Amino acid sequence: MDSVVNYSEIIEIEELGDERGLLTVLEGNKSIPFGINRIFYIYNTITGVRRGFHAHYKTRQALVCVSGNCKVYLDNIKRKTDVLLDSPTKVLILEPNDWHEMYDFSADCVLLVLASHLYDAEDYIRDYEKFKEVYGG
Ligand code: T46
Repeated sequence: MDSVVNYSEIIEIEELGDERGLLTVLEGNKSIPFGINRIFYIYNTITGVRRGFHAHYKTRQALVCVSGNCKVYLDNIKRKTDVLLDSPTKVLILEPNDWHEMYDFSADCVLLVLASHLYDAEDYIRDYEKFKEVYGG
């Protein structure tokens, strides 16, 4: 695991626009503070569904609702908080040490996720007791 501990945060990305409409750019190792190796998106989520319920060992992610909105519950043991993603320019930089749950998806929500690593089931901590053991200090 990296010795540097980063903290999840919301960043605002500049909106580029002209008479044709709007355009927003996300760049690895630039506006997004890590190299991007994987992209996925979550959509058509059933009303009332809560997803996530895990932390990671190493994967850093950037979450942005490119359409609609959803909320994300974050718990890094020292603080527990809820953030609202409701704009294509509002990006949650989600660090591996945050247990996270996504919920309250609007019907039109498309949650885009950029990840620092390729998919690896072994990188997930899905047991909360294990999470506390790993990140509890
Ligand atoms: C995260 C939050 C924000 C793959 O095969 N490859 C992938 O790259 C991903 C992301 C998922 N999957 C498979 C694994 C499961 O069988 O797709 C299925 C659903 O994934 P999961 O239950 O992990 O989905 P969420 O919404 O709970 O979590 C996802 C990401 O997995 C996770 O890294 O932090 O979105």
